[in-house]
Amino acid sequence: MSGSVLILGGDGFCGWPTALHLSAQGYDVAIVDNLSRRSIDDQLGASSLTPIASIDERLAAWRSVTGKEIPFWGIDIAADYSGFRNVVSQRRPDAIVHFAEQRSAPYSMKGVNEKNYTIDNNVRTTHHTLLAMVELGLDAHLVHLGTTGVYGYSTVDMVIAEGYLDVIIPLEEGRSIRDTILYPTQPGSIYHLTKSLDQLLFQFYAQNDRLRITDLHQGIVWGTQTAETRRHPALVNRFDYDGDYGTVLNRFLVEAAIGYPLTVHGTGGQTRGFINIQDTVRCVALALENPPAAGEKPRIFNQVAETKRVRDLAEMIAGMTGAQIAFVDNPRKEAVENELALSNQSFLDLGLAPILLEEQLFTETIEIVGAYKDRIDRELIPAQSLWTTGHRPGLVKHL
Ligand code: NAD
Ligand code: USQ
Repeated sequence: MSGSVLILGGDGFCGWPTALHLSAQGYDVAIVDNLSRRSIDDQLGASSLTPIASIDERLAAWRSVTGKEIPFWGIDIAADYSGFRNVVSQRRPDAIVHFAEQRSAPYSMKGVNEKNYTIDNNVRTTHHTLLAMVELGLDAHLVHLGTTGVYGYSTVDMVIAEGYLDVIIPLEEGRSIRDTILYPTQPGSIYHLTKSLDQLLFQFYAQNDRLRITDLHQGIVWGTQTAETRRHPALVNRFDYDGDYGTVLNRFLVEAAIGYPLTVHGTGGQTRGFINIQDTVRCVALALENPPAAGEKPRIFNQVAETKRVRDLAEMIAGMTGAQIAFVDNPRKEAVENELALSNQSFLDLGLAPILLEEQLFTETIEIVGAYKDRIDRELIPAQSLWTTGHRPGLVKHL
């Protein structure tokens, strides 16, 4: 592959392995990241289960194993528009991959500061990216990481198509209006709300400025290592398990490893989409190879491998490890039970053969959780963030 790609948020969980994968594929890769994810860890007193190297050590390790240079700019894209625009102007990339948002739903619901921060940071990073492309007359392909959470989790008896809904509104005398609209959003957290707002920004800039945009509606990412991050210890990817940033599967694996009952929220009837990190990086590469044309609506792909119910996941891990399951009060406001069927036809058509949980979960448990078990901090496990403004005493407790 050739061409230059600017990765926004390239120090993060999805961005770092993607940067390495694209660099290994032959793209000329550069990263912009303000390292806010690392600062939030410090603020929360949390840290990745895997010991992650500094960004300088990471880039030096990549240089040592491949001879490839990945330039890095520590710029806050939300706060420093002109600094960011200068980088885009200097690089004039063929594509921009945008991961640079605050991505935790629980963190976004913690309080006034976190709600404000998440809205400001996420909407501004997206808008500044679009604005810089227009201001510089850059004909680059923007690939953004969105979420399947924008569809909401009401039980709909249909397969959710990729981003759009065909509607027919019957009028009088047999006439009707037909249109294709963005699938109505139903965000379940301030974080998910920012992804819904992103969609409108994309729709506007694609229509008004003919920007070429692909929005990847990604499910919950699990797994840690990719072929590239395995090449040197300093390249290891992050693995979050704390109550704010740990996603459900990572948390269950860590809990099982230390004999902590698996914290199923409510009945565990929530159904969600999942994808392995190795497929995240492949999907981004496939999206880059298949850009939309100027003037097209933003292209939306559902980036999921499969859907699973939370209690079924817990049972799967309990079966593998002998862990106990605890049904705890749900700190979130979400449907108690929901069905979820998502089309992922676009990526299947592009040749993706996704990794499924049954195939690799055991390897993940041994390779990562087993290897770093001594670094697990039990105090980080309880979910501290509530969706209600009132305090519900006794909810945050150690099991
Ligand atoms: P992450 O927090 O690990 O990475 C995001 C990176 O962006 C961090 O390195 C952070 O420092 C950087 N960043 C944030 N705001 C910035 C700013 N203003 N300027 C410069 N850099 C900034 O998150 P992730 O898990 O890698 O997620 C990446 C993207 O993928 C997010 O947009 C997220 O919404 C989306 N996504 C993630 C998952 C998942 O399960 N992890 C699932 C679906 C979608
Ligand atoms: N859950 C539990 N127990 C836990 C943690 C979570 O039962 O210990 C439940 C939650 O209540 C929820 C489900 O598991 O019903 C998923 O929670 P999660 O924290 O794994 O995922 P979520 O908050 O949805 O967010 C993650 C990423 C986010 C991404 C999203 C994709 O952090 O960036 O956008 O997955 S999606 O789910 O499609 O919205």
